[in-house]
Amino acid sequence: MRTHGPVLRRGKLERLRGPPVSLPAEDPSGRWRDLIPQAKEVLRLNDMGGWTRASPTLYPHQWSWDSAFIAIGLAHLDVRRAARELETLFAGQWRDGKVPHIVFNPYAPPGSYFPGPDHWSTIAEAPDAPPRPVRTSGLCQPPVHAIAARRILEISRQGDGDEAADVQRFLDTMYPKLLAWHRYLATSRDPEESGLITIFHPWESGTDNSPRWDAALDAIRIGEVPHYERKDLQHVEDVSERPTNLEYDRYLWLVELVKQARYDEAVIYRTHPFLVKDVLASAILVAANEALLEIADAVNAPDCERDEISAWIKRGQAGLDECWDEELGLCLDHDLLHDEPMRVRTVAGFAPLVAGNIVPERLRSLLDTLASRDFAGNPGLHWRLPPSTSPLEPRFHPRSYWRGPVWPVINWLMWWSLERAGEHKHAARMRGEALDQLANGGLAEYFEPRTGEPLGSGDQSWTAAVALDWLAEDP
Ligand code: 2M8
Repeated sequence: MRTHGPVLRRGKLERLRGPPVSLPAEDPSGRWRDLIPQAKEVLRLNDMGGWTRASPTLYPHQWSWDSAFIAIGLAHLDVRRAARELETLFAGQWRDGKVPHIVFNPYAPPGSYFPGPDHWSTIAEAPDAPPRPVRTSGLCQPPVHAIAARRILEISRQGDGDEAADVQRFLDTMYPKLLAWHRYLATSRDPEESGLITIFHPWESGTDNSPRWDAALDAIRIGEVPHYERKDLQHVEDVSERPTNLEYDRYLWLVELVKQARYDEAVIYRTHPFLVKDVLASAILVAANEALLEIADAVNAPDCERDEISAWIKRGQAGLDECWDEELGLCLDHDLLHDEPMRVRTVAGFAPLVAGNIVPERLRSLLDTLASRDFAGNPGLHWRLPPSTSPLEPRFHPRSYWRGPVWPVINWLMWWSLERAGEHKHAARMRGEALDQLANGGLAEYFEPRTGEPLGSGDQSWTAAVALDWLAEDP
């Protein structure tokens, strides 16, 4: 069963080990070294004893893809605790395989986050939701989890035999859960067998108010949304850092519709006004399936399951190929209801790089786009890091959340993808600039791209986790 600690209780991370996260061999600015104790402190502060809240006040619960990135960072400190992070999240897995985007902290003060568990009322409404005491949201987020589980495996191989045995046991129980999660995405979220994941809500993309979704959202007529009070605005200095009230009305209306469908995805698929193929989530699924294949080897999974996973990888690659836009040099999301590509330049367009096994010509194109004025080569930037939305987009906003700010967790995804593509020089440059940004501005949620000002929540767990991964000396 899930082991939540009281929200203010210190978790079990006091005992963080020193090595293997130690001083980086190269530290050109001489300032990266300070990031290691800072990052450990953020993960300790947010450790709830078996799981990690996304941030101290703005996000007091366990978020799905945050937890996967957090597990990657934790793996350098304590592989067992990293494994536990995924186990507690998967205690919220639905019977159909879905991993919900939030598993709620039962000890968080009531009303500390909106929409909370009562608003979702998944236990009353959704036959597939897990029973009490676990309470979850009814949507999901990008599937980074198998990538995290493989990282735990890799790091455990450097440790002692006991650790490796514990991680083997963890993988034996986690593998079928990961397989069910990926199967859910490959079927319920892709009945067309396109290789691309359909999302029902911008929250499912993790890039909530990105202009990626504007056209599809502009087309929706909002019905009656029960009165609600936003909590998020209490935790930022400037409200322009968060989505607008109109965006929140749209988000809440889409939640209302999903609830009216009683979370039945066949009904949602027939009736919902927001059905979009998300290329970034789809690319993450391809990369996560590659990781799952390695985990399948580690647990001696049957051949038929390996074949199934390999088929998902092939189908995912083919789906992403269909979404390539030659002129923009990016991959585009696809609006299913209007059957058209969503032509906006955002970091999601680098999806083929994230998916991996990219053909040289497409890699070249994406590297050119990355280095261009559209992204990291824009002369107005403080650091040469890709803004979440291109500064050349009319709806670019430098302070507003996913409409322009630079996100460390996306920098990590890009760096990791460049490494896998063999682009070590580009990867090293991105890591260096990203670490300089953090050394300068702290472990914030996101950054103003033109000034480097930290924005959103401070002490953001996934930012701390990716910093640790960047600074670790093990694989
Ligand atoms: C943000 O999303 C939540 C809703 O899920 C919010 O704004 O309240 C996004 O950045 C999302 O990607 C992230 O997982 C979450 C927690 O860090 O915050």
